[in-house]
Amino acid sequence: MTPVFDDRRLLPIRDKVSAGQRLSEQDGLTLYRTPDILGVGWLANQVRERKHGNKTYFNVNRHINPTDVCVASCKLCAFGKKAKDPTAYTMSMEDVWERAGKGYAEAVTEFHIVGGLHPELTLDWYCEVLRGLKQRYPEVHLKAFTMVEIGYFAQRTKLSITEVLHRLKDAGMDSMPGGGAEIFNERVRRIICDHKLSGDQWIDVARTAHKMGLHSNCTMLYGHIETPEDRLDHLLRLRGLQDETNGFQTFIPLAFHPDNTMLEHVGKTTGFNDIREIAVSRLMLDNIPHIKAYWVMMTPKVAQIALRFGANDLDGTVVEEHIYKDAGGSSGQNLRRGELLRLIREAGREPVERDTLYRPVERKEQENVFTVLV
Ligand code: V47
Repeated sequence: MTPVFDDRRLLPIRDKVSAGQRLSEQDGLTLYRTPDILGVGWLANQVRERKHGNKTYFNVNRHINPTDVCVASCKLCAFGKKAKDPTAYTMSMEDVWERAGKGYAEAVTEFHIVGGLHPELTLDWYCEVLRGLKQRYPEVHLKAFTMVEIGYFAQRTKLSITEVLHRLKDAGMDSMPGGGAEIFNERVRRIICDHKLSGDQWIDVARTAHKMGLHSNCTMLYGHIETPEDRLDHLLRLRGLQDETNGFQTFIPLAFHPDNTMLEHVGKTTGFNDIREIAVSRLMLDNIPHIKAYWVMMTPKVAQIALRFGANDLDGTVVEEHIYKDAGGSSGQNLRRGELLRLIREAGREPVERDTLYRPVERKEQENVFTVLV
């Protein structure tokens, strides 16, 4: 059944969506500008259900942030600290291995490992951390290091991006998360994260990883000083790389959390912004399989609603998270598997526990015994 669209500018987009045609930049701008959020959501839901039916994915994972020491001073960030800051922390290798096992009762299938750009920790140190994790938790997928961290390791070691990626892969890195992309536009980047690698460099690192057979995710940070045009440019650059490599699994729109950052004055995103971003990304990124409503960032309630506006993934149990907590995130850091199941079922969707590569995971009666179905 086709709804009545409040905004007739959505009609040609509806026709394209029905015919499975790619949307243009102009279509994207219309989707960003229309007040008809229900129309946009309906369109995104068509694509979401065509790709995934009623299935909604989640995983049982644990985030590990080994250090918050960071040489960059990004205005957008409340997490990174200077080495001399008495509140900064850096875990020892043993800390990382031990911390990884906490909350293991639910048998996590993924460790999501990211941290600050530490001026002294070496690439060998990170490789050793990965080896130790693999040795202790051989079943657990290691989704580790953003494109920004890889770029920094290459800069410090004077090795090529390819060589850095090879070393980390040999040490146990299985895939990469999507963070650090922010907004690719250089004008915006200069203001919000001027010490980070450029948008083009982020894309180049992702291209290199994908060409080596590593999958990654991708993100976009919205709700600060960027314009709808900047957001579209970002989405289209991701879509372009995906046409080339097919290496992205999931896109995660990340709402900016301003508390304790140097951009506190810009305020928080609204529910409409968050829902629209999910829907527009589902519609524009026709070649990226999954759109994730990251509950830590959106709150579980808004993430649940997003499941009817284009999202087909909720992320996971997370357990311990610092990046959003430090920036005023109010969602908490930990949802149990049962709570994720409930959120998904009450949205009228069918929950599917997945591993990082979206293979279904079957759990026996005891929650901590699992098998990945290949
Ligand atoms: O890299 C930093 C962003 C990212 C703030 O790949 C901020 O599956 C909002 O990338 N407000 C970390 N955002 C989160 C991330 C992520 C999360 C969940 C799943 C996956 C995945 C990736 O958050 C950072 C940065 O881009 N960020 N500071 C802030 N104040």
